[in-house]
Amino acid sequence: MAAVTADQTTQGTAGTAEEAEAAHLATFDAAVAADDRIEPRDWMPEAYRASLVRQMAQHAHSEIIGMQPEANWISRAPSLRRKAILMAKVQDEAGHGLYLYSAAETLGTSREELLDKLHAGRQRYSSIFNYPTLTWADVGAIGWLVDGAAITNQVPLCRCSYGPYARAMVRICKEESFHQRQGYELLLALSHGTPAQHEMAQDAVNRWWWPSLMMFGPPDDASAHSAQSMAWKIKRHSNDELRRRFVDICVPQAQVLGLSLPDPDIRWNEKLGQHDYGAIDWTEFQEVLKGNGPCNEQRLTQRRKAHEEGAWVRDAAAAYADKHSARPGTAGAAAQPVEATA
Ligand code: BYC
Repeated sequence: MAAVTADQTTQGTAGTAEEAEAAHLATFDAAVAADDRIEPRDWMPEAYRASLVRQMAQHAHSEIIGMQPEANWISRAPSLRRKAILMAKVQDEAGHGLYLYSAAETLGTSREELLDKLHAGRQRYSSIFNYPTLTWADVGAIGWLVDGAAITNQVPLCRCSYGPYARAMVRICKEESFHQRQGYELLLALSHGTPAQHEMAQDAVNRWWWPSLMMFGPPDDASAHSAQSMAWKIKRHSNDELRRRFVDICVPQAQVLGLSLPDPDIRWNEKLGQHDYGAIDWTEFQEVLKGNGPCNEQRLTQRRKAHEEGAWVRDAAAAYADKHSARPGTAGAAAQPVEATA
């Protein structure tokens, strides 16, 4: 973006602080209108920065907490091939979390601070990860539906106005596509397996369908942030638009899978050229957001425990980084030859 950088904001030549602020805002607004990217050192409204931190933190936390329901099945995967695939997928989710925490750091917030807020229950993660994975078929349903919903929501984020978030999303979406395909292929195998396997696949889809629709957030008329986020081009589509797009994608895929979607009200709307679908239980969604979902407590307890148990890894990594960042002329420099010859 050919905008005013944060450094330049202190170098105004004339005018009041208000005039300078107005000029910066005009430059920012023009950049957003022109579909330019806002970069970390560009001036930005504090509310834009705060909203990005809010969304990116929630997104990063979702990736990290999202490892839990699937990791639950790594040790019980039915074959070596399935186990290897699932391990790779869960590792990818950790990587997504790291890209997103790094992207959030460019806004002046640290990963540590965001994790502290997650652990204190002061920042959210996606409602979807508060549901249990009861059978192996749930791994397939998560891949097909949860990753499918994630892709539908996240592909437009590759065009987000904030550069580091948009660029992180490109790689994340590529990996999510692989995740979605593995879930679909897993469910296809189960659906065309024994009657018991087919039933297990159908049961998983029945349980994950509605929570997947809730991933897109509250309906548009109850979405507090959508209008501003869309004006800033952080979000490119409304929650309901993306939800409907997801239903359109899933209906033909369910037919190929030989599984039904647990909603008798899904039908083609000729006028809209899209599917209509039944009423979502928004009370359930609100309860999950309040912390009353089936697994909220378990997920946060496990996350805090993993963080505490990982303290020694962070300490060791920090000590290693300190040792290697020592430059000639600094106190740590003497350690370098020792390390090189050891
Ligand atoms: N769960 O005004 P709204 C993944 C909150 S991870 C919990 O519409 P916005 C994956 C919302 O934060 C999937 N909370 O908000 C990982 C707000 O509360 P606050 C995560 C939700 O931001 C591993 C309030 O409700 N994806 O893909 O305009 C394995 C009002 O909502 C939810 C992302 O995070 C929810 N479902 O729109 C597999 C994508 N929905 O903040 C897969 C990035 C809403 O005022 N995020 N809330 O306290 C977004 O696109 C948007 O933030 C949302 C919400 C569409 C989620």
